[in-house]
Amino acid sequence: MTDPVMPVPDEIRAAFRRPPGRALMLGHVHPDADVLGTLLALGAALEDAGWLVDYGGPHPVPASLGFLPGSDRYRVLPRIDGRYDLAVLTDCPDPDRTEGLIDGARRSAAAIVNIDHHPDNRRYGTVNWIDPSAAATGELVYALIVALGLPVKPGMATNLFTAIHMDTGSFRYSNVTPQTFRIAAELVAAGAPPAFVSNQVYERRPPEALRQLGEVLSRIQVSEDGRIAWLALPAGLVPDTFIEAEDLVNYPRSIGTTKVAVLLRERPGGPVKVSLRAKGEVNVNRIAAGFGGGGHANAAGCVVQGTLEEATRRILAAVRDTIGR
Ligand SMILES: [Mn+2]
Repeated sequence: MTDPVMPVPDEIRAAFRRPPGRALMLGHVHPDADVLGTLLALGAALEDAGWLVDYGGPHPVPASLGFLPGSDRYRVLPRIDGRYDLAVLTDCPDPDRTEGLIDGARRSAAAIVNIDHHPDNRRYGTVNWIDPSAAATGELVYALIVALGLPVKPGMATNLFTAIHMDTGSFRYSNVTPQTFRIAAELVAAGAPPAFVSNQVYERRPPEALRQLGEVLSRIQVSEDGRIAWLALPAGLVPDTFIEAEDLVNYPRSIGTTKVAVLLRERPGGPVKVSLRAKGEVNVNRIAAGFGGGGHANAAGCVVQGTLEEATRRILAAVRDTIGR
């Protein structure tokens, strides 16, 4: 490796530059490729350096990400047992997203390391590295592994490449920078297989998924001025596994006039889950924050109490209010 891709804060490096101990790689609710890929890659690098590493969080690895190397090591943790020298959280802006596991981590681990690219990260770690200029936490963890002088092996490269691939919509979103491509290039050189990752992400649908997709897409609505496109999904319309495997908010987003795309997902007995995506200058993070949620300027989410109709009305009003200004 020649020049470092980006500077890594000294205190983050220092947290790992110690005799190998025990580390817990702790994920958040409904883990996606950025959190899993970074935890699995960093954990594997630490194991190579002699650390004993456990991996887990409140929810399991979704079937769609079962191809990530080492994902079989990731456990659902009802609580945290044992002692750790470090607990590492990646891509997790809010410690409440661990469903309380952060409390056990604080009791069990001598230090909490918090690595993230969400601008609204709560800085809950003993050491925090928050860099919103990174398209994915995968960029940061790659720089960290390199800075620690640990080899990036093919499995780690696949995990980190997938993390970046997913958080950038396959290198299509406005968060993509020259650094994103530099790191992606280094990951491919280190053994990440782009065609394999694309195949795993896009080309593993069961046959019924296309019929379900047709059912879902026919429900997309567009505002009169064309700037807002939304999809409201009633509970039970299609299986959860289908929704989790599809990035459904991308379909209203794909309409040419869309400035803000919204996916509203009703869940039986629970609040309505809302995903917001912006194209261009609208900051959907602010809209989500108005409902107690968060995320990035171009991609954010929140939950809204009430029926699907009420939630749709309230969210669309908030979006109109923001776009109008
Ligand atoms: Mn991320």
